Amino acid sequence: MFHSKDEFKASFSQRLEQTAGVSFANSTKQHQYQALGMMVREFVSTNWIVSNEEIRQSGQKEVYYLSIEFLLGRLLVSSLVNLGVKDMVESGLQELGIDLSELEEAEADAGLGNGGLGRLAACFLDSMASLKLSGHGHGIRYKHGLFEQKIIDGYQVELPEQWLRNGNVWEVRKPDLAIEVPFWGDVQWIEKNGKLTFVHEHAETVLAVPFDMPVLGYDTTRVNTLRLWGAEPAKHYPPHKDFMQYKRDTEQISEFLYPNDMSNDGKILRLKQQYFLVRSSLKSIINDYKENHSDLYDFHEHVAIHINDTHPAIAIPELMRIFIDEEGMKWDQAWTIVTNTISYTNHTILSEAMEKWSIDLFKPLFPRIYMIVEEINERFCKELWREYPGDWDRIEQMAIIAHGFVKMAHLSIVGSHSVNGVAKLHTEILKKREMKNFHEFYPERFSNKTNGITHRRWLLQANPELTSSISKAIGTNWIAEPQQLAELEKFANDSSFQLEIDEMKQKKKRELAKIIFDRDFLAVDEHSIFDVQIKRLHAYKRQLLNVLHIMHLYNRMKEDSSFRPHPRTFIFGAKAAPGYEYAKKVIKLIHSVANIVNYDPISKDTLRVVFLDNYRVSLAEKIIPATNVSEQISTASKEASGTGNMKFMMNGAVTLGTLDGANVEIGDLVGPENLFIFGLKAEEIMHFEKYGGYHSHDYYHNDRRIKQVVDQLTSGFFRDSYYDFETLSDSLLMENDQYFLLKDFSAYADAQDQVAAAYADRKRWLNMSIHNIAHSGFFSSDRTVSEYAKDIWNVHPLS
Ligand code: 26V
Repeated sequence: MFHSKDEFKASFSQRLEQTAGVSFANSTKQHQYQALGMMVREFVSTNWIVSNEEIRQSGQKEVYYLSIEFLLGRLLVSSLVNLGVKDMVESGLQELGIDLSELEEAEADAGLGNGGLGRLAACFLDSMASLKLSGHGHGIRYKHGLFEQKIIDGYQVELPEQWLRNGNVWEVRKPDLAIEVPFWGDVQWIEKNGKLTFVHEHAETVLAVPFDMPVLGYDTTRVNTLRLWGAEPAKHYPPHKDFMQYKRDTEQISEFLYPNDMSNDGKILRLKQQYFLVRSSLKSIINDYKENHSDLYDFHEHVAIHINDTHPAIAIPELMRIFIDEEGMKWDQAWTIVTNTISYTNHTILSEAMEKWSIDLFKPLFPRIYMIVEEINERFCKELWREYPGDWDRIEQMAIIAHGFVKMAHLSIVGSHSVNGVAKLHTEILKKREMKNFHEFYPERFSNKTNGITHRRWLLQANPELTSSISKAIGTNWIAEPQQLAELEKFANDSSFQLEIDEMKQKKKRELAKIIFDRDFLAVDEHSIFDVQIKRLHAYKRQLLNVLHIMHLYNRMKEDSSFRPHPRTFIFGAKAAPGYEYAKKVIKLIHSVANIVNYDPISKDTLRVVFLDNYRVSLAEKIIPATNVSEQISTASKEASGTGNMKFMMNGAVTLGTLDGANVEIGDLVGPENLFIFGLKAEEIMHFEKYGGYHSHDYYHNDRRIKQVVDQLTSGFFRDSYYDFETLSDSLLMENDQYFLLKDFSAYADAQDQVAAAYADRKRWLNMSIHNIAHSGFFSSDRTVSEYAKDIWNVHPLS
């Protein structure tokens, strides 16, 4: 049905009438989207079956990527791109009077993630399939993804997200493969033939039902699987519980994605979600494995299981439980297989996000798993004792269970053969500080794998104009091997290529300006600098620094009528965790500043502040290609990697950032003349954190610009929000500015002036922009995944 345009048009019309039950003329965009989606899925299903068969027969090693989040976004157009039929479908639809981009809009984002960690998982799925690796995802089919954000009077309001409202064309429910997951209850041990056997009794059981989604690769018939588990009541309701209550408790497990990505709030439902994911995924992996193998003794030779952060770390004791209790293995043998199977990625060093669970929660919820964790801990501590006899402090610091808590990062390091950070700087900080003791004990386990993004979604799909300019200049080989984008280097000063890049950017800016106008009735100057900060709202990401600087620019304009900066549109997009007061106040502040700056005759033609609500993957796809300046201004050492920074660079934006996360590597690749770096270095920050010596009051008192903007937060300058910003002012002064905004303010303002000067020089700016595109190939997630495949998983592409 996708072999020729005519064939496509005929099948589409027929399918539309069959599925929607309405005539072509009466069909809605939603009907048309559903019909096209089903055609794609059907088209893919043959390859899906063949791929699964091939893997089975080849006996090749398989990777399972366990993640509590998969932030997929929309799938229709990326599927068409990967199948290589997008242009044909687009033109076929056009002939039928249908605009593909309107069908695209009819699809809801699969927003099953908070931010970087979940989006990385989605990019990895795309790369694994495109590299022809047999790599599958396991996650949770949340009924509601990350909340929908509305802004009312400048305040964030959260609404339940409803991605499944119109069904999900991409999934196949497989009730025959459902798995029972037990919680609570108690463990009995019985002796059988001189061996202890453990039985989990009186548990409350939940049914995990798999929903499979095909994962397509680019230019390959390989189709992998993303298996998302949904919670349903089991066949046998617990006899002593009210059945309505049981049904509610059960379904709640896969009802909502937790929206709190950096605080470990210790909620029992979250822990249930983790075991629900792990128990069902491992059982299904082992069931599949057993279809082709007679025993489990070389399981790790055929299966690699990766845990995306510590959220699925219970996979370690769970796999031990399966091997020992169900398969009758001895501890040591099981441990060798488990540790050789599992590998772990750390995604943050913020202590608030480090997972630890109170024993009081953990133990009753999975009594057998807790016994195993205790045993792992005991054996590990004995090992430590042998290495460091008498060093109680060290052993206490490294223990898996200590002071009433189970520490998930420690469990993950001890129970796996590989631990990696997500950017060079991040990995160094892990090795030298956060995980120093572990690095000393297991030096060979640690490695760096700098993050990446799929250039297929973030360039081919989001920016077809740039894609075609690149291909016109250097051919199309870069699509399969993105590092060949380096060929563009030689066009950096080529005036006709510069013109193409300029026109591309202008077109994308015009499109974004239209989106802004349609949403907010706000006209923005298409020729202004589009200066963008889009990411989750967190104190450490320092959106507040950006806002304080905008206030400062405005103050300067008010005070000095000769100061006319280059027109700029400051664009923000960010969701704040619902209970995170500081973050919510920053959102409110952005709106309050916009209300002044966008309407004051002094500034309104020069400065514009825009907050695009409900920021998500599909909106990022429209904002990033239209961006000139990419704001990556986290406090150095706090942003593990960042991946938005890579997407911007690939689309020709220039980074304004600190030496943090992958910004460091962006700088190494493009050279200092092609980005703007400012502010304290990671070592300086860590030095202040350890030894003190920073007093934000000094900066407040000694820098008039700073005093002015900080005072404005509480002086009644924002007439509608007299008391709103005390929290922000207090964080800067009373709490001594934990994220060093005031210390970095001056350097940031200087860097912003340099950005404006560089932008005013068109040739220079376009040259910078092209250099950024040319060096972005390194950040393709194909490179990242190839490194995981070779160094961690030991898997090779299927031929
Ligand atoms: C933590 C928690 C805590 C409990 C509630 C739910 C929840 C969800 C996620 C997380 C971990 C968030 C960690 C994270 O997203 N890290 C980001 O990972 C990106 C990919 O490696 C990286 O680029 C970002 O710098 C890093 O912040």
